[in-house]
Amino acid sequence: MTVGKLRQLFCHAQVATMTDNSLGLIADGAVVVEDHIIRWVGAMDALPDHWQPSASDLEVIDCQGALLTPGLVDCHTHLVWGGDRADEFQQRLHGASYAAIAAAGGGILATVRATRAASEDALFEAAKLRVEALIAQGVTCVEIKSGYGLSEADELKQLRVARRLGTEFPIRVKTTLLAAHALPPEYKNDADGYIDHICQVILPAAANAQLADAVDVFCEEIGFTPAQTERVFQAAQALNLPVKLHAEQLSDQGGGALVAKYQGLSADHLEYLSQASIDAMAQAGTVAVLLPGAFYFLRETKLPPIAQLRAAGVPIAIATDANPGSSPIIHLPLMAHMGCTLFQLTPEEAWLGITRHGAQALGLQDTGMIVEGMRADLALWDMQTPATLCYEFGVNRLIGRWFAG
Ligand code: DI6
Ligand code: FE
Repeated sequence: MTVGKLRQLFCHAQVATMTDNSLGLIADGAVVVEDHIIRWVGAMDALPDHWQPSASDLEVIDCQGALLTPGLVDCHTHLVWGGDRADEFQQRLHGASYAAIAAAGGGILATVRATRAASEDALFEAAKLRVEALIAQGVTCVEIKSGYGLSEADELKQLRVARRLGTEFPIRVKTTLLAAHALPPEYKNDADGYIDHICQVILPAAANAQLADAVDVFCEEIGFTPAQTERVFQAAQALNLPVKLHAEQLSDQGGGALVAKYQGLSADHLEYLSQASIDAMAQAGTVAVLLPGAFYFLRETKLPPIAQLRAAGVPIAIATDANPGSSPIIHLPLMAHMGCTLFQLTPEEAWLGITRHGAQALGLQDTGMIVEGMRADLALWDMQTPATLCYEFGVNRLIGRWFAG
């Protein structure tokens, strides 16, 4: 027996490796894990002798035909926030629009007030419930944005809570600084002044404290202009931080092309994305992150240009956008379901969207696929076929989850 080595054999699984831009299915497959890393993947009848189930130092997990996939990746969330906006939901159902509520000082700014007022522990406790829900759904990696602090102290507070979630729970957290989410009251009518403050103060502070893995901007008529976005991108680039963008959610700002110009990891939302932006994203390898929860919750009617993204070969990811205003939905498998029902993605595309392409949208090359050398982030499902996750909703068929083995 090899002392200190953790060796696991997953046998008789239907393995979805997510390789070759398909599900990469192995009907009767095996996966060997050693020291948290995937060491071997293949068909049961090709399993090398020294990893046969009889080997003495192996923990054997007989999957009995169940579906083994990479752990899920939720690559776009705003999971840490204070308060809730159920009152605005009611106002909207009485006829007020999302934009009108925002203009009256509600919307994102309502959550900013509640987030600033909340202690770090209170934010942690509220976010904990959401993280636990994702874990129960098979998620092993989640991105968490700031953007409800909008001051140096409060943005860093949100990011510290995000980091703490990653140390206290068996889930990997990638953080994104989204200080350019809305204009804080301190800079009312001075968007350029706030962008200066982000570039000169908030971004360097977050980078210095190693609290940001990436930088994001809300580029929109009700957010920041492309020119302001570009200033934030330049500041991020100077600090060696990758960028992503809330782009083309409500109008076409050329955001897809802009983020591609900075070799951005992803452009997210994209209902109003142009062909020029699609071409630029294809060139740069920028992932298209679709957020069907926000589309559904805001009753958006314009569909993202799926056929054009597909034709251009842009990798498509799907995420929850979990946030209190436009997508209070903490459920990644539901997003795969809605990706198919609302956006007419295929189940294969939806699965790639919540695994391989989600990881790519975070710049991660060691998770999201079942491939030798990658981390053993795995999920086991009581499903005959992968399409079941996209087709059915309401039953949790997760029967096992391994976070790095
Ligand atoms: N787009 C969104 O859908 C969220 N942020 C963004 O830039 C909405 C955030 C909120 O309403 O609290
Ligand atoms: Fe978002």
